[in-house]
Amino acid sequence: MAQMIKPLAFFLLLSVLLLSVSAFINHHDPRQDPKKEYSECQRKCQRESEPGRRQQQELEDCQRQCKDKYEERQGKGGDSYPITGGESQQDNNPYVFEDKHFETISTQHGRLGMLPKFSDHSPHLRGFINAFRFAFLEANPQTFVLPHHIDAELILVVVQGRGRISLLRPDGRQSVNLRKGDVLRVPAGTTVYLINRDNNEKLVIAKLVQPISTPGEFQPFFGVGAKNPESFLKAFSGEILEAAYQQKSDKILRLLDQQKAEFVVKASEEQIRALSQKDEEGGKSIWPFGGESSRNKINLFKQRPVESNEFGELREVNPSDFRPLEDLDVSVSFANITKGGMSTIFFNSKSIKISVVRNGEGLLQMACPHLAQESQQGQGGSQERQRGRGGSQEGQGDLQEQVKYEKVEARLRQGVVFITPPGHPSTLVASNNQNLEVICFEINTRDNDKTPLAGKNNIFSQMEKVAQELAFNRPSREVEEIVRANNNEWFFKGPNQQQQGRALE
Ligand SMILES: *[C@@H]1O[C@H](CO)[C@@H](O)[C@H](O)[C@H]1NC(C)=O
Ligand SMILES: [Cu+2]
Repeated sequence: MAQMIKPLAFFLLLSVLLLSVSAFINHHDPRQDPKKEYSECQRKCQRESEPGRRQQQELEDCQRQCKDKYEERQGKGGDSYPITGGESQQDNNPYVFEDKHFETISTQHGRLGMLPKFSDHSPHLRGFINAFRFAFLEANPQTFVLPHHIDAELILVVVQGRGRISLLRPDGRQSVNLRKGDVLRVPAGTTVYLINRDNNEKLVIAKLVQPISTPGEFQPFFGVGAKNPESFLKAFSGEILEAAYQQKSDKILRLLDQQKAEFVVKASEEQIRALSQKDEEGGKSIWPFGGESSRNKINLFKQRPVESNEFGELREVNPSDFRPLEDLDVSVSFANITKGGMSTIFFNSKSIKISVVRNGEGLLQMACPHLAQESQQGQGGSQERQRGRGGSQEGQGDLQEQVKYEKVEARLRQGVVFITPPGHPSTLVASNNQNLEVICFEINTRDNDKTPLAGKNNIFSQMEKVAQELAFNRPSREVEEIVRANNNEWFFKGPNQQQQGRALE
């Protein structure tokens, strides 16, 4: 019974949360002096709070949000991926990754950022997501990324920029132009090199990596020597190289020592032009499938939206749309939430999602039972625990253990990566200034359902009247009034806009 009441509690909680969200996003004027904005924000918190214990909590939350916002503005820095600068929002949030969490190799002309194994970051992420890693490649305008292969399967999504990638296999080369939104599969062990062929824009590629020899671990192999890394050929002895290439070994080694740059090198305009040709469709496909599905890229941004209204759009590339995703069982999706809009609260039935903010600012909220358990246990003698467990540590099957959900909250901006585990209800809210654009990799996508908890077709509205009454312990009419009020599907007006709307009335 206690479990059935939770949806209602969830709604109540939600309305409180939405109020605090709007406090956070409201009045964002980028031109205003951050200090002035901070004190204004604080005064606003004071004005809006009334005496009483609950309000005290809200006041504290509100003030903390002002402070966070101020610190973020103070530290705002360049436009690189993932965004650098800014005080970290939550050091102990196991689902959110910012710049500082990436292991980064920076060079003059580009950089590679990789997240550590997810299980290193959080004990709650030890499942199949741990077979994957997430990485960024960023190449400056008019550069060349040296040929290499890795012992991992790769799915690439071009986040921004224009490039061209070449895939080398024993049976030939395939070169493919890249533009933003392109999704590409690179089979393990394929040697690739690429160029950024734009004069101004960085080429940014998000990579989902599935290592194949050691779970969660992979290595790059560079055949061409550079300052860093050097060529793997240098691991072989001189006699072996001489015999293999039928040339003097010092000549070979001299060749391998010529490249003095690191893994991304500058290219001239002519070189870029010479390498920028049409897609080479003719050659042998690297895909063992025939027909349509042998195409080796697909554009995510050009897919027809699966959900769309004035508050946002969702586009998807599923394994059935693009066969190269099939064996990894991964979908790629793109949510473009209109400024001031939000996504419904929903959960994925099976898939675990790695999302990266492509553009814009906003907020993530998610309900997580794991963190709530942790903080209960962490507090040692918290009241719930003493009441629930009666002091016995080994109380197996103790029914009075209270199930709670902690609010996981993260401020989103360009380059932030976040994980949404299956079953966890979550929502995204776009700021009032800009659309929030999020690219997602969904792992374990077969037979996954996106289950809406609000808006049209939400699961509460599908219950029989009697079941509603039993579940909520209120007349069905009252339940229906709440769960059927919002007739939009998937994307809604956000908390901030709604408040503005009220103010206008
Ligand atoms: C997101 O939506 C906005 C507004 O419709 C549009 O201008 C923008 O190009 C979209 N982003 C992408 C990557 O399609
Ligand atoms: Cu959780």
